[in-house]
Amino acid sequence: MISQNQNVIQSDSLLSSPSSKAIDADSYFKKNTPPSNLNEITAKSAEFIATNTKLGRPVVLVTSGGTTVPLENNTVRFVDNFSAGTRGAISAEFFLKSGYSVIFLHRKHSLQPFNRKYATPELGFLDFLFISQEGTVKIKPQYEESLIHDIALFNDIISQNRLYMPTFITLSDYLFSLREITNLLNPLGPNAFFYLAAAVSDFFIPADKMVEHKIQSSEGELSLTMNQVPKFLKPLVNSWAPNSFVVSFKLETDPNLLEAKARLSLEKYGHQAVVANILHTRKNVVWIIKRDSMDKAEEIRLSDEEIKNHVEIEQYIIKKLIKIHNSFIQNSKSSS
Ligand code: PAZ
Repeated sequence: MISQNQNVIQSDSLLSSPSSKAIDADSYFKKNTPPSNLNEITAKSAEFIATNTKLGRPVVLVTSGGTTVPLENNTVRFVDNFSAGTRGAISAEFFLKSGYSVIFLHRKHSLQPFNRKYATPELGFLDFLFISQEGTVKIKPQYEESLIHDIALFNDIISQNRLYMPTFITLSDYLFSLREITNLLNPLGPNAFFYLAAAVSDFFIPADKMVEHKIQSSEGELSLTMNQVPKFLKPLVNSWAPNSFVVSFKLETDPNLLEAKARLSLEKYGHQAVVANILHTRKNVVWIIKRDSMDKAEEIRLSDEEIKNHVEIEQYIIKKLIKIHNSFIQNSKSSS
């Protein structure tokens, strides 16, 4: 709501005690509106999962990019997140190269597997092309080899129906889609792999507490009070897909908090592993903490030489996690 002479958007459950009044996941879904294309995402995901499992391919859900939190129902302004989706897009490529089929649930307009290489801050799509003397469009010779390789690989993957790329913009788009896709992957049991790299908001304004129209600067200062987003990892791990392989990510800026918070997450939710990273070093070093050996954090760190040569850390993360996933599948088989 907005007060008379001051813009105050408040979702009142936070006014007294933030953590004690956080709503649960079910209430969240009751109170918020699903994205208009949820039925389409559900139908396409179901078809994708059925086709790929029939062919014996493992399926991974990769979530990528940041969620937005609207401040107005007719949204002009929203709270955003820094994530460009680099981790998710590169990881999806390595999953695909390792034989997995990928549902890539990503923030609209964030980076996409393979395509991400051809629209960087330094080089846009047109920088890769030139007009020949005959007046036709050609690829600049220095990019030809890698472009031909990527186009061939990408076309192959698409023609085999191994990549489906639904999008989200807001937190609630993301959560509704996540729940639907998770329910569809649940029957795959241990074969289903969840790689939750998206940067999901911890705070939001419920739809019924949002103002309808654009917040007016003429009304003065804007104060925001936001509700806590329920911890969705809990129902995901405990009831939406209780037998599947779930890896979450933990991002911090304070290195002193990171490991403890990653362990706490494993203890609280009981999933298989957390990939922990620090904002400013996330491209060069991560730590993998597994539930079955929580005391040890396994470091993956690029060498100076690798950093110089633009080696992508995701190839090591994916290799390691696929190994853990395979043991998880074996252990699940032998204990059933
Ligand atoms: O998208 P990006 O490559 O810039 O960043 C990746 C990341 C830091 C968002 C990801 O590695 C991550 O930690 N995701 C979870 C963030 C969180 O704790 O909510």
